[in-house]
Amino acid sequence: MTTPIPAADTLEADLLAAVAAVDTLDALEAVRVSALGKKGRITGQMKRLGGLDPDARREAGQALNAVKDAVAAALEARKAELAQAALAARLEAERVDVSLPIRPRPVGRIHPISQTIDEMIAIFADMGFEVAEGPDIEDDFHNFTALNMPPEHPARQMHDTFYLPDAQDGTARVLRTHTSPVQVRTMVGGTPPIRVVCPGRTYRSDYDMTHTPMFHQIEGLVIDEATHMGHLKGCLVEFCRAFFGIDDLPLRFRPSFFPFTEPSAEVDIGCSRTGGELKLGNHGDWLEILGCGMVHPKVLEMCGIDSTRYQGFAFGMGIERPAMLKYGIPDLRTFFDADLRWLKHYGFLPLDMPSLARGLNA
Ligand code: 2U9
Repeated sequence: MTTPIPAADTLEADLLAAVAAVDTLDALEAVRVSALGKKGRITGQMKRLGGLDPDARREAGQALNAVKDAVAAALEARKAELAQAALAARLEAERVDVSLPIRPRPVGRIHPISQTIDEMIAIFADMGFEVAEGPDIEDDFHNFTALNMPPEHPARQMHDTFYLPDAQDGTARVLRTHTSPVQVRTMVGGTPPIRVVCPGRTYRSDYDMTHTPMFHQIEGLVIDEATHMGHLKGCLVEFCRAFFGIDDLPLRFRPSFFPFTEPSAEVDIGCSRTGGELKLGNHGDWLEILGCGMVHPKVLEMCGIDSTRYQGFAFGMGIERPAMLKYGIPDLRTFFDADLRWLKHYGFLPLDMPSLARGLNA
C-alpha cells in the first residue's frame, strides 16, 4: 500500500501562498528549505514516485516538476522583491540632504591667550614683522647680561627670577623672566635689518590678584641704519588702534627707565573709569599698557651689532591684560584654571582665525 501523491495543484497553491506571505529574506529561505530542501515537501513527493506504476509515475512526475518550477520561480521573484524593498528602506533611512549647512561639531576651543597672540601677530606681520621664538629655560647671559643687567644689577631683583640648577659647564640657568632673550638670540645669530616680534611664556615668582607665576608677553625689535623714535611711536599707535579696534584711541608716551633701552618710555592708552567700569577710548583717563624705547648701544654691542652703524627700537607688553580688556574677562587667574566651562564661554572656534584682510575685530 502506498499513500497516494497529493494533488499537485494543492501542493503548489500551499507553497505559493507561503512564498507570498513571507516578508523577510530569512523567512523566505525557511520556505525554500521546507519545499525544496532534502526533507522538503516537493523533494519528499519526488522520492515517492518510485513506488508508482510507470504511467502514474510519468504523470505525477511531470506534475511535480511543474510545481517545483513554479515554486522556484516564485521564490526567485519574491527574493528580488524583498531585496529591492530592503535597499529602498536603507536609502530612505540613510538619506542625506546635501543642501543643509554643516552641523557644528564639538571640536574644542582656542584659548583666549592663543587667540590674542594670533591677533597681535597678525597686526605686526602686516607691518612686516617676522615671529621669532626661543627656549623657556634660558642662561644668565641671554636673560640678563646681554640686556645690560650684569650680575648684582639692581634690576635683576625686580624680576623675581625662578633659578634652576646650573648647567654642566657651570652657567646659571633660569626660567626666562621676559621674552627679551629671544631678541638677543635673533641679533646674535643674524644681521640687520631686523624686524621681529617674540610672543611666549614668561615666569616670575609672584602670585596675587594681578600676577601669576607664568604669564605671556610679546616683545618687538626693529634694527636698521636710520630707525628712530618716530618709527617706534607710529608702530605702537598703529598696533594699539588695530588691536582694540578703536580708530581714534589716544596714546600717551611717558618717560621711563629700563636697563636695555635709552631713552625709554611707558605707553598709556585712553580710557574712562566711570561707575567702576573700564572703557577704552578718548575719555580723558589713562591706562598703562606697554613699555618701549631705543635699544641701548651697550645691548647692541653685546649682541654683536655695530652700534655706530645701527640703531633700533624695542617694546614689550603682557598678553593677559590686553586680552582681559578686549574680551571682558574679569579675573586673571581664570586663564590658568583649565576650566572647560570657562573655555567654552571665553574660547574661540578654530575657524575664527584672526586676519586683517577679513577685519580683525569682525
Ligand atoms: C632687547 C632690547 C630691548 C623690550 C622692552 C619693555 C620695554 C617693557 C614690560 C611691559 C609689561 C614687560 O610684561 S611686562 O611687565 N616690558 O616695558 N620691554 S622695552 O626691550 C628690549 C628687548 C630686547 C634685545
